[in-house]
Order: sequence, then structure tokens, then C-alpha cells
Amino acid sequence: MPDSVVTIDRHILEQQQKYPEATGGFSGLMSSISFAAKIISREVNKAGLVELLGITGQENVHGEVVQKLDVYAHNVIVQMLGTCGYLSAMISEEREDLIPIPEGYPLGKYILTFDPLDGSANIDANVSIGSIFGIYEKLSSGDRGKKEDFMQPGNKLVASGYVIYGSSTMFVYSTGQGVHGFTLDSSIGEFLLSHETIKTPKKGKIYSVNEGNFNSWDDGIKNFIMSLKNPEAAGAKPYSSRYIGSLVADFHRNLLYGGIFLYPGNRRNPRGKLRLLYEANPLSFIIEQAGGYASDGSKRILDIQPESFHQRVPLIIGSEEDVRNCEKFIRESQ
Ligand code: AHM
Ligand code: MG
Repeated sequence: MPDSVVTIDRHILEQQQKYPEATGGFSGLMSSISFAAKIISREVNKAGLVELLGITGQENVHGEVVQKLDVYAHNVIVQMLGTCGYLSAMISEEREDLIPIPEGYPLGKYILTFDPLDGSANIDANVSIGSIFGIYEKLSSGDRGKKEDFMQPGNKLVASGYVIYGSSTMFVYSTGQGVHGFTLDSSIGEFLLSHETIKTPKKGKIYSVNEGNFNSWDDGIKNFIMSLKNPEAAGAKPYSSRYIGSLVADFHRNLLYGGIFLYPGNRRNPRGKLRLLYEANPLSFIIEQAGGYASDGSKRILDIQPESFHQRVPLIIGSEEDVRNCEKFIRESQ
């Protein structure tokens, strides 16, 4: 047994104590998110049994309709966070419009963006998937959050994080004071501090991209990827290619080991696939807090002014030197 075991709730409280003016609302909100993560984790871990218990969309043996896991995760977050008293509105990758706080529940001063289960196309193959969230302060007048509250650039995030449902479940978050990771001990149902102050290497050895799209990329991206495979320096090893196709899993590995993840635009989708508010901003906040960088190819992701809930953005994220190098290739090809 180590000298001290730090649960996520204790860690959040300790961080909050650095701000004497804090009311405790933020800690309550983070606690509610980590509780929702445990419930989703439990369900994800038994995903393989769903086939035995009933097919999604049909009734299971208990007479309950079996939901698809991404719908389930969305509903858990809406239910837990919508009633926790700390939020004034939410948006989800799974919904077109703003999600109001249900009538009769207290309203708080924060707003939440979330992708309830990213990479859910991989569930049936037992590949790691994740939930991603971002928290901002509500700026508009009145009690309820409005669209304009969500149109804040990522540099205004109060906190962000993700949960990875992998060989173990981990909760990784930052409130702007470094990045901290917690591993779920399912025997006691607690997230325990396992990765304090995560720092990503300044330069990595891994690149992660869907290379099937190679022919439809711009020259800058093509040249950059070619340069990773064919290093100029004599005797230098090429980068390793690692692509799971599940953003949280690809991001988490590169965060720990160093490397670069790219989902650039291509001829079919000039803005790429990933969403600014649900995926790019929260992970860009984390990577910068860990000493890395995130760009859309020419600009810092966190400085992009959002225009709509579901806008897409090319995402190049990871070790700072690698991301800057990619930007250089893009500049030079223009
Ligand atoms: P989703 O939000 O519909 O789950 O899609 C996002 C996922 C990411 O997890 C992953 O990085 C990407 O899609 C993979 O896309 P592709 O299959 O085009 O490589
Ligand atoms: Mg997603």
C-alpha cells in the first residue's frame, strides 16, 4: 500500500482549495462527471454480453429496451449532469440542439460540452473507446445557458477531460493546473490517482492518421507523412505508425509516449471529421497543459472562434515539435 491514496474527489477538492473564493460548485460538477463515467464504464465493460442478453433496440429479459451504448452514455450524462445543480445548459455530439436543464432543477454557472462515447463504431471489436468533456463558465445574462455561451474559443475552457474505457478505465482531466490521470479500481468503485502531472515528450516517435485517405490529402500533409517515413538524417529511424481509429485511445497513447495525431481535411471533407466543440477543444486544452500543441494546420485550435455547435475542424495534435513541423510542411506547400 503506498503512503497515501488519492481519490479523484480528494484531488479535485485539494485543487479547489488553492482558490479561497471557490464555492465548491466546480468540485461538485467534476464529481458528478466522474460518477457518470463509472456508470458508463460498467455498461461498456459488459458490452460483449449484450448479444446474450438482448439485441439493442429490443427488450431485454427484464422488459427494458436495450439501448445502443452511445445513446446510453448520452442519456446517463444528461440525466446525471442535468440534475446536479451546477450547469445551466449542455450540448452533446449526439444532439443537434442545446440540451436545457430540466424544469424544477437548480441551475448553475457552468456549461458543458460532451461527446458521450467517441469511437463507438469500435465497440463490437472490444477496442478502447472514450467520453470527452469540456466545461466553460456561462457568460450570458439570465439563468439558462444560451447558444452564445457555447461560442467561446477553447482558450476559455475552465476544465476539460476524457475517460478511456480500455484495459482499465481511466479519467484524465485538467483545470489548467497540469494534467492528472486516475485509474478506476472497480473493486472499491473509486478513481485513484495513478498519473500525476502528465507531461508529453516535446518530440515523439509515433504518427497516427488514417492513411487510407492519403491520395485525397493536400500536398503539405502528404509531404509531412512521407518525411516521417523517410527521415533525412543518416541512420535515423522512421516514425512508427499507430492508428486505432478511436480518438481517445490514439490520443491517450500519444500523450503518454509522445507523437502526433492527425485528422486533416481531405477532398471529400475539407474540414476533416472531428468536431471543434466536442473533440478538438477539450483534447487541445489537455495537450497544451501537458506541454504539447494542437493546430488546424495554421492556427492554434484553442484560438478558433466557434460558429456552430457541430462545426468540424482539421486536427493536428500531440508533441509540440512534431505539430510545428507539420505546420511548416503545410506552409511550404502553399
Ligand atoms: P465518432 O464521433 O462518430 O465516434 O467518430 C470519431 C472517430 C474518432 O474516434 C476517430 O479518431 C475517427 O472517428 C476515426 O475516423 P476514420 O475511421 O475516418 O479514420
Ligand atoms: Mg466523436
